[in-house]
Amino acid sequence: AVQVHQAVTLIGVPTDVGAGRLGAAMGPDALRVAQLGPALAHFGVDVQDIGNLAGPPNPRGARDAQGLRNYAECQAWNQATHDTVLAQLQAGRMPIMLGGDHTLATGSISAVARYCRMAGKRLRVLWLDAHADCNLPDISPTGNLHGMPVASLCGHGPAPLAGMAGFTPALQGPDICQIGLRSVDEVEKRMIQRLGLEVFDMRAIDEQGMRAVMQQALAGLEGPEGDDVHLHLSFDVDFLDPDIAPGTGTTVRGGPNYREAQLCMEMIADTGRLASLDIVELNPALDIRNQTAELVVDLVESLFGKSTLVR
Ligand code: B3U
Ligand code: MN
Ligand code: MN
Repeated sequence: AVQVHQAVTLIGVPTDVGAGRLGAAMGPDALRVAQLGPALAHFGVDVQDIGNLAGPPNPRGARDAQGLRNYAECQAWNQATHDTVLAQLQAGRMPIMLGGDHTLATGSISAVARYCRMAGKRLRVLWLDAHADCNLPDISPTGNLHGMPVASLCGHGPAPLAGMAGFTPALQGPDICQIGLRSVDEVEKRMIQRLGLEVFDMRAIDEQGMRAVMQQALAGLEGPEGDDVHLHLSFDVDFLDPDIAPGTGTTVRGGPNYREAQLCMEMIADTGRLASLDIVELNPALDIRNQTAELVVDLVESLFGKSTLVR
């Protein structure tokens, strides 16, 4: 049965310091313009928008000695995200990050991991993305930290990020399931193996269909055996096909279409386990009349049971 989270907090994280191009910092406001809060309130959810977190501006730095761009700024944004997410979870509210580039997932998921350890919950992370985001500073082709959060969460990379949960690693590879991948760097492929990530790439979706992929990705979440699971969804907008979602910085063609994306969200909703959410890499400067933000709101409505029959 669908169980909707009763209390949600929207947290704006207006940062693009981890990305290669500017604009994701406007993502939170584009989601507000697209009426994300009112859309959720419509389902009877208690929605509180606490506005945007504060953090350093984008210095547009070159790669440092470690190979990272804007590292200090990324760390500051992640720490602010971590602290706010932890406070919201402890207050019994479901945090929804309005990003912001995908670097912020290190902060949000570190907080979720810390909370789960205290609360005795098992953490399962679904990572919807065209990319694997498991680069390391020395192997990254760009030095952009938004290509590295999965590695940091699994304990690799600079200690302040890798240790943000208070223990390292915050996550084990098999706790993370990635869906929709279609642009993976050669060295990242080795990292996927090494970390033991569960991956359903576009080929898996093409061959098996979204339904079969999601059934495997969500196995064990429904029913009593899933009672102690905290499900976190990290939703990179570039997961979606660029035909329907042009408003993001690193589009890759051949992503899930509208109906596949809806089914994906509906099946997550059906588990009733969704307990925290990142919406990242929305870039209004690249969007057309806010259509990508509006699509994201539509999909998030499905995540909250919009189109699912009550059973
Ligand atoms: N793998 C490349 C490209 C990339 C990853 N995530 C995004 N782009 N958005 C990198 O820079 O790490
Ligand atoms: Mn990403
Ligand atoms: Mn991506």
